[in-house]
Amino acid sequence: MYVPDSNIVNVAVTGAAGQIGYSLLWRIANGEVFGNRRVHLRLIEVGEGLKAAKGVAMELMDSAFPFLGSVKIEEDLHEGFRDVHAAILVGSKPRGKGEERADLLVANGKIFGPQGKALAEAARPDVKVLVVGNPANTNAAIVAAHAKGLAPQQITAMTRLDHNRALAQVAERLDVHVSELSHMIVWGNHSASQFPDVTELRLNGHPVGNKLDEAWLTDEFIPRVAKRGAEIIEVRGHSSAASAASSAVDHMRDWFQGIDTEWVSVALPSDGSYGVPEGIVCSFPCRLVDDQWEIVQGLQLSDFQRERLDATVAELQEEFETVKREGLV
Ligand code: NAX
Repeated sequence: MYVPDSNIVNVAVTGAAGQIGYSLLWRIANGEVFGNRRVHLRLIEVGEGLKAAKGVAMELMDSAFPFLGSVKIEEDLHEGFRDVHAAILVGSKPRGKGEERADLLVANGKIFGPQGKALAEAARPDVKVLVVGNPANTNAAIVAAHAKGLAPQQITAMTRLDHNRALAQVAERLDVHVSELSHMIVWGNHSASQFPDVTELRLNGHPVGNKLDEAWLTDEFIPRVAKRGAEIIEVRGHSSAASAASSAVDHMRDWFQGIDTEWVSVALPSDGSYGVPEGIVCSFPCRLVDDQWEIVQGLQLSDFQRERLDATVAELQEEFETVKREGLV
């Protein structure tokens, strides 16, 4: 568990004037993420977002939160990341008309490389980083490659939303409360290739075993979780910003305050575990050891699990090769 050395916490959020920021910042400012310490917020924005961020800062002030210390708007990365304990990198470039996925990877590489460098130079040496902006895994790999001196496991990407979506789908199917379920795993990329895996799933601590039929798992559950973002856009008319913000809160709160379950899904630079090549940022089951994420070891994978994991890892490798060719990692 993280033991704070003071009762203040400096937190940078990029893309703070966007949809996710509008939900996330209120959950940070109300004290729930950092254990009721006084929060000093840096809202990092660009272009038109800078003006909108001023409005966000005004509203945060108007909320009169007891745990909110200050709110500063920054364009300069070094100022924004100076002495931060936590950085949540939400701002990214959305895919434009006619742009390929490779164009998006490269455009975002140009954002996340300098952010990694500035974090290493200006943030606290023990800074905890969460990348939310898509393509989140490969953006995080770029941050990690540029954040010289920070340990790889300090740089994470968010698959907690996928993890939560998977729990919610199973809870509905079994007609149980989501809090009764644990040991869900999301492997791989935060994309349609991800592998939400119920093999180790427990209900009130007991294996769920054959309570879930295979046809439902392969034909409905896996594709539904993997494509839930698109389903939300279709129904709501906008992307899933509030649930994304809520999952970022879960990820950071657990990292700073500890988890009450054995593991959760976290994407972080691979150390070669489960045959996933080193360096690519892949989602694994992770536990907290001395306030650092550690990949859970020793799970035996069936042929089906291996095949699904290999497929999502192949996509991550392809993304990594694309940004490598462009000299971004
Ligand atoms: P918005 O378009 O509402 O907001 C993005 C904000 O980022 C804008 O205010 C923009 O000015 C700012 N920005 C752009 N470039 C920046 C830079 N270089 N530095 C600082 N700020 C910058 O998007 P929103 O709905 O908030 O989503 C943000 C990102 O989260 C997107 O990439 C989205 O795809 C991604 N998501 C990731 C999820 C995950 O589970 N990892 C789920 C939700 C979400 O789709």
